[in-house]
Amino acid sequence: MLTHFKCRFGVYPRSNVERYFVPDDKVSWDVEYKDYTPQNYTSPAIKGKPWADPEIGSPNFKPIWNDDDGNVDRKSHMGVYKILDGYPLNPVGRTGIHGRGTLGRWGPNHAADPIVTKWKIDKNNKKILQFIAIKRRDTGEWALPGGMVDPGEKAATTAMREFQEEALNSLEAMQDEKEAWRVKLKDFFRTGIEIYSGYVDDPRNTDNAWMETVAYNFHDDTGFIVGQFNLNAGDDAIGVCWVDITPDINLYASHKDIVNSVLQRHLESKK
Ligand code: RP5
Repeated sequence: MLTHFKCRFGVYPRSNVERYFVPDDKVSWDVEYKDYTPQNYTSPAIKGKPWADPEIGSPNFKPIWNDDDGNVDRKSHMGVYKILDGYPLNPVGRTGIHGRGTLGRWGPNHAADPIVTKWKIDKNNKKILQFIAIKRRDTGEWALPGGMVDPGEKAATTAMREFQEEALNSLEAMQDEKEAWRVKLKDFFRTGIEIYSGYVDDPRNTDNAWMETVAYNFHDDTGFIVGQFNLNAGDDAIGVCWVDITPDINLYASHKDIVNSVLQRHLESKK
């Protein structure tokens, strides 16, 4: 059964709020945990932000759970989530914290992640799959260059947009440079394969708000397309580089699992 670790222990990111201890056997909401009294925390930094929901119970906030709510997608890739006392419940289980933390939406917060890959030939002539990783400004961890799906946006579009913002610094690029990328990347981005859609074990998750993603693999088999680009970190990224996919890589949230499924897919297709 799916469980979570990175959103279950320690102090909530960018706060001093300690998560309530949730042992492995008490993660599931189906298991009684009489003493469970987590703190309620919603970061003051998100209040009033255009991308953030109002508080539950606010007079004009009538969310439509488990469905499209205007152009906000409140459906989960995990199936129908429960609502308890008006609050959506994390489909994986307890996280040791109530509220929304730093996440904008109650319930699922939808993201998309690009896994851009190419082969490297090592000194023993062995092929090693590499992917483009960014270093996150918030935690300093290496991660996929993904981001939040804007209201009404398709996840595949988000994945391509975020790749250009975080790995090529498109937000600060000149118009002619962006046009050159557009021409080079147009066909490449059409080759995207959906690898995963579902829950992310993100350190920002709470009992009532959590991250979900759709991850796409864009593979540059010859290394002559993205393999030739100058990578340049932008937006929320403070570093970017090609990283070998090896068993010991350590990545943000559950990105390692996503990257490993890409590796398995490529290894199987070589057989
Ligand atoms: C992760 O957070 C997702 O997999 C995605 O990579 C990322 C989106 O959040 P921001 O990078 O926009 O903070 O859960």
